[in-house]
Amino acid sequence: MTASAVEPAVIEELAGVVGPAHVLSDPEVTAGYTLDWTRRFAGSTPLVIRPGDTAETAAVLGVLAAARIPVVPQGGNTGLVGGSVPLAGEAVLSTRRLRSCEPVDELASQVTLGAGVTLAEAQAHAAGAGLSVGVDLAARDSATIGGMVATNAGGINVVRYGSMRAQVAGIEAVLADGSVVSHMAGLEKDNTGYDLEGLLAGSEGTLGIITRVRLRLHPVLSERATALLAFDTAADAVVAAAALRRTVASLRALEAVFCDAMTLVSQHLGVNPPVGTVSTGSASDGGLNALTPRTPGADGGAAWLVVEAAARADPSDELATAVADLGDLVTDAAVALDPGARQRLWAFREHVTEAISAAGIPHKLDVTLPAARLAEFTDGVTAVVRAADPHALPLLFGHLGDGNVHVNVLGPDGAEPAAGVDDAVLRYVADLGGSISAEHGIGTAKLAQLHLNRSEAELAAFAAIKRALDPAGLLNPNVLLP
Ligand code: FAD
Ligand code: 2HG
Ligand code: ZN
Repeated sequence: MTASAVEPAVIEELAGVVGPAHVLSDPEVTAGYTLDWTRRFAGSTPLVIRPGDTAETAAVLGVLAAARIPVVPQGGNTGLVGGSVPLAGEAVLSTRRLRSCEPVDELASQVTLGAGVTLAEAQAHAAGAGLSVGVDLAARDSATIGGMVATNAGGINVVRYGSMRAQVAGIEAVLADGSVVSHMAGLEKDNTGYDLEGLLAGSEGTLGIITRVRLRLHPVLSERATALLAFDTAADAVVAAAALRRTVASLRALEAVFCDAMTLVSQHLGVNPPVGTVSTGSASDGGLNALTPRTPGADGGAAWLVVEAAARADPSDELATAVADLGDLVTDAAVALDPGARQRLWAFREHVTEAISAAGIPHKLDVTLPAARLAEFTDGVTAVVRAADPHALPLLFGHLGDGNVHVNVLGPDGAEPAAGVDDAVLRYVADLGGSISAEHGIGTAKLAQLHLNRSEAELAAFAAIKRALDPAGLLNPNVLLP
C-alpha cells in the first residue's frame, strides 16, 4: 500500500497519538519533505508525521504497521544519496521534534540526545561541559544526530576520532512493528550479545527509527593550527597526505580540493586561495563552462590540502616541521592560528558542496580507495567520466586522510550528466579495490551498484536481517537493499 491510500480512520488514529498539528497532509506544507538537498531526488507524500518522543514514535509505527503503510524516516534532510525522501508515495516520519538534550554525563564523557537534535546543537551542548563531538561536517546546522547515526556519517575529523558508529555508546530505536529496543547504559565494555547499535548505525532507516542516541564525547582541543598547502599535481598531494598522516601526531583533519573544484569554489566565494594558482578561469572571468577537466596523468592539475592539527598545547611547531619535511613536494603553504584566519582557509574546502549546488545538479559519487591506488584514481577518474559522457565535468575533493574522494559530476550548463557516468566511476572504484560509498550511504542513488562491493552471500545476509526486523518491508523500502 502507498500512503496515498491512507484511510481517514488511520489519519485520525495518528492524530490521536501525536496531536492533529503533527500529522501534515497539506501539499504546500509537505512539499518541503519531498525534495532532497541536491534537488536530484523528488517524490511525494500525502502524510508527514512528527512524533514528539520515543513512545509516540512507537505508537505511530504500530498504527502504520497495522495499516501496512510504508514510511521514510527523515531527520535534517541533508543526506546526499536520495534516502531521506519519499520516492514512491511513502509516509514520512520526521524526527525533528525529538529534541531532548540530557545533561552531559561528565564522569563518563557521554551525553544522551534526541535523534532530532542537530549536530550544531549537540556541539554547543557538549562544549558547555568542556567536551566535543567527534564527528563534524559542513551540514552541521541541519543534519541531525539520528540521521548521522543512520548514515554512519564521516566528515572532517575521521582521521582523529573515526566515523559516527565509533561515537555511539547507546541507541534507542523503534522497530517496524512498533517495539522499542533501548540499550543506553553506555558501558565501555558490554559483551552481552549482538551489537544492535553497530547494526543500526549505517542502516539508513531500513531497520528501525532511531529516537535517542548516547554519544561518546572527547576533550576539547583548543589549540589549533591550520595549513593550506598547494601542490602541482594531485599525485603529489596524495603522497604528501600519506606523509602527514604518519608524522603529525596532533592531526585532526586532512582534506583535499582538486583543480576544477578549487576554481569553482573560488568563483563562488569571490576570492582566490592565498597559495597555488587556480588552473582555469578566475573569480571574475569564470563561469562553469570555463572549466575544462584536466587530462589524466602528470597533467592531473593542481591540488590543495587543508591540514589541521589540534592539541592542548600549541601544535603549530609540529605542523610546521611536518610541512617543511615535505620539501619540494609542496609548492606553497599558508598557515593560520587564530579562528578567523583558520576559517578563511577552511572556506575553500567547506563551501565546495554549496558551490557545486549553486552551479547545477551533480551526481555525487562518494568513494574510498586503498592508499596504494589513490593517486592512480585521482589521475584516472577524469578519463573514466569523460569516456561515459564527453561533456561532463568531474569535480574532485574530499577527506584525503581517509582515502575518501568525493567525485561530483556536472553535465553542461549544470544539468545532470549522462546516467552511465555513475556506473563507470563506481566500477572503476571497485576494480581498484575501493568502496562505492565511503560515508554518504547507498540510499537509492547506488542501489544498482551495491553488488560491486558486496558478495551474493553478504547480500543474502543483509536481506535476512531486513526480513527478521521488518518482515513486511515497511521501513524505507526503496533504500540500501536491491
Ligand atoms: P537525513 O538526510 O534526513 O536522512 C539520511 C538517511 O538517514 C535517510 O536514509 C533517512 O531515512 C535516515 N534517517 C534519518 N534520521 C533517521 C533516524 N532518526 N532513524 C533512522 N533513520 C534515519 N556526510 C558525511 O558523511 N560527511 C560529510 O562531510 C558531509 N558533509 C555534508 C555537507 C553538506 C553541505 C551537506 C548538504 C551534506 C553533507 N553530508 C555529509 C551528508 C549528510 O549531512 C549526512 O548524511 C547526515 O548524516 C544526514 O543527516 P540528516 O539528519 O540530514 O539525515
Ligand atoms: C563533504 O565532505 C560532504 O563536503 C559532501 O561529504 C560531499 O558534496 C559532496 O559530494
Ligand atoms: Zn564528505
